[in-house]
Amino acid sequence: MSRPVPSSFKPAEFREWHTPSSGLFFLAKRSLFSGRTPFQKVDVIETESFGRVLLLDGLVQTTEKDEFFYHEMLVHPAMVCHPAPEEVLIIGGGDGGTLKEVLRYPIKRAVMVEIDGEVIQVCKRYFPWLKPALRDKRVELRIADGNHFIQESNRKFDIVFVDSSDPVGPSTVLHQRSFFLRLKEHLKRGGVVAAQAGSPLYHFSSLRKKRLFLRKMFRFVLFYLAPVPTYPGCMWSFLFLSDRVNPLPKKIKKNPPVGLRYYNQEIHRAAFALPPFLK
Ligand code: AG3
Repeated sequence: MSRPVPSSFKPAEFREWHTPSSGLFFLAKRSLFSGRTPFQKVDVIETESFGRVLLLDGLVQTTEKDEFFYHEMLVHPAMVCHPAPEEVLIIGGGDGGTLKEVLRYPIKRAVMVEIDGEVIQVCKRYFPWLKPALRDKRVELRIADGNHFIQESNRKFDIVFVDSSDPVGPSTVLHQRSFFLRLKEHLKRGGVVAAQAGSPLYHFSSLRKKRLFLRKMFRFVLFYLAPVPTYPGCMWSFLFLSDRVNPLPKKIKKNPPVGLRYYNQEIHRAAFALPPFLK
């Protein structure tokens, strides 16, 4: 893996193409890290507008400025609705944003299965939340393919978070029927899966396919939405899956932890409202 880029690096423009004719760009003040792992290209750039930005294969994964929209919305709906989550599994999520949100609760154990150990090393260095999260005694880090982990392990969890990348490219398996079938076997009674599900605008057919096969697997299959300013289309989708836990009860009994910046009970309800093009 290559070294951090020297400070003589000149400001550069980083673009993520969302379609062949549109996308997102950042003017980077400097490049903090650029390297290639056995799995992907990893870049961390420093920007004026979004702070530090992590790119994997040129796709924005997280930024200091807007990470909380995504990570709070992936984690808190499931954590708040499950009556007593103790054991949590995170598939992917090497940047640690999901882990940091999970650790706000008095859980017993959080197992994070990330395929790329080098992403962990890089993020530990450049994103302030990961190092303290990994020092937490409740955390068990596994460097492994999430899909293999669920094939080989027989552990069960109260909540599983799937913090994958887009439903195209290397993460494709984490969006398929066989993956969710196996994942279900790792749920304790009353367990919940919360998974990122891609851009409603750009990954529409993937969302539709998922809904069809998931409806045969779980009693509750609900998409919910949140804005993520630096992701394609800005609007992002998530899935809440469970046989027993209804994400829209009459009264949400548990309060979220204090100090959140995006999630609260009103946002929770609003997030499950879907526009006609998704219904
Ligand atoms: N996982 C979802 C990122 C998808 C972004 N896609 C894109 N930029 N084309 C994010 C991992 C954060 N923990």
